[in-house]
Amino acid sequence: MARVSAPDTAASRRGFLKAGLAGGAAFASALVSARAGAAEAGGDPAITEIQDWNRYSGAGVDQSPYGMPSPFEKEAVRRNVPWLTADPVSSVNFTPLHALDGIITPNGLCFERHHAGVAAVDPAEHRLMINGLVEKPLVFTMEDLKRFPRENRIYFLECAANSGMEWRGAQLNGCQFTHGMVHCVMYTGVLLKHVLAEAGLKSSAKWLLAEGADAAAMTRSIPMEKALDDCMIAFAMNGEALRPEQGYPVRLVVPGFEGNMWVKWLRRLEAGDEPWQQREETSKYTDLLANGKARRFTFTMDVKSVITSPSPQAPIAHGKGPLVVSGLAWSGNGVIKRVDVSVDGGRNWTPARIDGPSLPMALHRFYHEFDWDGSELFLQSRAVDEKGFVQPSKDALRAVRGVNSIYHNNGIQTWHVGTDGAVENVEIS
Ligand SMILES: Nc1nc2c(c(=O)[nH]1)N[C@H]1C(S)=C(S)[C@@H](COP(=O)(O)O)O[C@H]1N2
Ligand SMILES: [Mo]
Repeated sequence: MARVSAPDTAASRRGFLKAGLAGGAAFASALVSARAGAAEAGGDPAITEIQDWNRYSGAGVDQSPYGMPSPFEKEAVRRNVPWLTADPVSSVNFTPLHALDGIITPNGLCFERHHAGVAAVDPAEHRLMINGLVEKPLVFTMEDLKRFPRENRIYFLECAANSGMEWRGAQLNGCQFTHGMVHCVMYTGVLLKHVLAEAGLKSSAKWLLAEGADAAAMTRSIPMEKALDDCMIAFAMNGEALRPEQGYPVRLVVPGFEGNMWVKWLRRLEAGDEPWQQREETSKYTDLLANGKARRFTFTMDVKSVITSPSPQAPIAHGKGPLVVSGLAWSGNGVIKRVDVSVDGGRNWTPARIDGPSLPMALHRFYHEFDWDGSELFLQSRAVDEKGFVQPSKDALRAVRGVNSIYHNNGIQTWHVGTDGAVENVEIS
């Protein structure tokens, strides 16, 4: 191979990168030639020694009828923060964003938020009732629901409490914990409006109450306008049945709106003429302002982003040279138009490269590649959505909302990168 004999000096690598070749290809070639250089110098045992996997046959088919990730990926798991909640039954764990790429969250890694644990629902015994201000109250079985026309849609779900622990200052050391109450999967299901049409909404029906079949009987009021727009009744995620943790056999999908409204184990929809003022929309999921008043019904999840690597759980291990900065951006208002990255704490910004599908109310993946000189960095990302909303600094957010809030913290995150590549959650004012 021609590459083996390619010269390998920092200067030539930099020259190569500057030559204006496609970014990704240039990086890959630079790294391959770096490794080839090492092998020529000393003899890399990863090349010269025959490994067991190269010598012996591996496991046969069916060893794992439901496939699992490589054991070398055992760090890519959901994690909780035990001191956050009193009991795991009403608690939350977090998506390992630092260990993932692309825009789709693997089903087994979607964060979980339950108020009374995971309901173990038998689909054959599950019913969905529609009552209230309808012409004809109805009850559907799962089979009934699967006879409506189906749609496939990719959406993020973010808990309104995501980043809630960071309101008063940097607290949790890892994007898994600061930003991991978000996931993004492809849902298969039916549009809610078709199911509601079957029951026939009365003209006075302006709100919809969604109720879960879990022991918490999670209940939220949803504006009818939203219900008739893009809400779905979903029974599959990423091509397979919903996971029990995500509401098997059926959940409500409320695109762009706070996760709490996405009722899992959906058992009842009631049409009404005003909101019900349930616990989860009065004492919880409201935003206490500095003047003691609370904002209610702040449904939309605002434009937000975070750098997932490097980050505290994904430090720079390779020293200076080509560095891939990667992150996620999303907005409940639609698609992400732009993401800017700063390496100096927000003094200078460079547009990042969004790669992969750019879908409304879905996660977007961005990259920013550069040659790290080994000096300390203050990494930030700032997203802009299609409505023109710009992700605010945390100070700007506090100036408007005070520090009593828990929910809807979409402020810009800062990671400090030390000269050794270690990364820490910090704030700069
Ligand atoms: N029935 C029911 N639905 C529920 C909840 C619940 O406890 N019970 N939690 C809500 C909250 S607060 C969030 S953030 C999302 C979390 O969805 P996930 O567990 O799929 O991540 O589900 C919502 N739907
Ligand atoms: Mo939530």
